[in-house]
Amino acid sequence: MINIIGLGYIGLPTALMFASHGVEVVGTDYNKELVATLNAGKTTFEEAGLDDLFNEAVNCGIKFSTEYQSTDMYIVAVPTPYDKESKRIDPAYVIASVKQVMAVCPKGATVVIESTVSPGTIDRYVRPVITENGFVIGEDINLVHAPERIIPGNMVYELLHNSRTIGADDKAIGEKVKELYASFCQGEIVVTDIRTAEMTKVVENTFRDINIAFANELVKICRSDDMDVYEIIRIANKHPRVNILSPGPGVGGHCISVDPWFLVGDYPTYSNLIKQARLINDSMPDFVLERIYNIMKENGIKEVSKVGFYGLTYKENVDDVRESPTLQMLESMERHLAHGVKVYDPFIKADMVENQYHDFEAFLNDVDLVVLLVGHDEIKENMGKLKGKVILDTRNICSIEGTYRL
Ligand code: SAJ
Repeated sequence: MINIIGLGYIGLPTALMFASHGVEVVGTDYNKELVATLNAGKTTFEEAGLDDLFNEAVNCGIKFSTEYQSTDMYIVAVPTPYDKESKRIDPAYVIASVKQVMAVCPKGATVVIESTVSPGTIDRYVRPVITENGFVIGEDINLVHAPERIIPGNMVYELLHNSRTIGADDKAIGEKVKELYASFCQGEIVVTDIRTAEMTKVVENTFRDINIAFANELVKICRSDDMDVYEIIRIANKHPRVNILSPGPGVGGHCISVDPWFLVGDYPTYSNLIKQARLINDSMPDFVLERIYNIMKENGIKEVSKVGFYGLTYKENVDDVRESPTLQMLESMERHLAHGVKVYDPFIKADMVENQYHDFEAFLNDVDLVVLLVGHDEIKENMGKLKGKVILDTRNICSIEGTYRL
């Protein structure tokens, strides 16, 4: 039996995937409400294919509990927030989980850390917890790092098909854990050591952050000299070795906007490019606000209350708002005492911000300038309804004539 600790965005789909492929699973989370919801037969966030996978896993006998189980295999998938000041990882949840595992596990158990951690975290924080509990790593407890790679919005598909990395002290244990993941994972599973696995994960997200930053810097260059950045990227990408990503209002989510800071925090002397990329992406919400200000002036729109933000989530077709560029824009406006902007997002059902609408038509009726911040399918299917509005499209999804872009 595997005890999966942490039933959030990564732990839950992973637990369901194992269970629906015949592995006995108990999912543990300290959040009583969350466990009660799952036990009542409901999932806790929206994700394509998650409900079907959940039903399958329940039929296969998955169990959810607030208690840690005594077993020989643990997968820890708890959050690893970062300290906004020091830019360093906060390993508190991982440490607390491993401590609780140590309190119930038998000798010979394997502990797999799935949570994203900065390089060296396992050496610095996880190993001491195990040894302080009187266990010898490699003899009594096997330690493994198996970072996830799935993208919100396409998690179920990517869990099945992506390649994975398993970092282990002991190759044989690495192979054993590889076998376990191979129960559902059809991609290549590479076995390496723990530090390499830690670093690889952070490097992957840093790579994407830097590439998005390049696209965002191009936006600024082109805007300053009246060039069409989208046409330039489109043509440049026809070169067989060029693949420029899409500019946007900023980089949100709990991964790409966070992980590169681990490298900046730990290696400040060497991480100049990585830091600049972070700063460029973090500057985008303010860049969009400046664009809005200019477009308002050009169109004689005097009141912020006549401006509507479409999209609160950090990207399209997910209900996750962590580090979302829209929230960053709202915070920035708040600091500048600019109140009254209207907000709508079909994925956010609860009241989260001021002047939030839950009805698209009502939202449209009340605004003159619509700022498209997230490219949900919903807006793509209803684009025609924006006709007659002044539009600022930060995602290059609207083909209505006269639409402003970044
Ligand atoms: N974005 C752009 N332009 C682009 C692509 C993305 O502005 O061309 C923005 C998005 O709108 C969003 C942010 O970047 O605000 C991040 O979105 P994303 O879709 O690129 O990535 P995440 O954060 O949802 O998931 C990433 C993935 N990492 C990589 O693609 C290297 C995923 O595979 C990881 O599992 C995940 O981070 C994670 O958990 O680490």
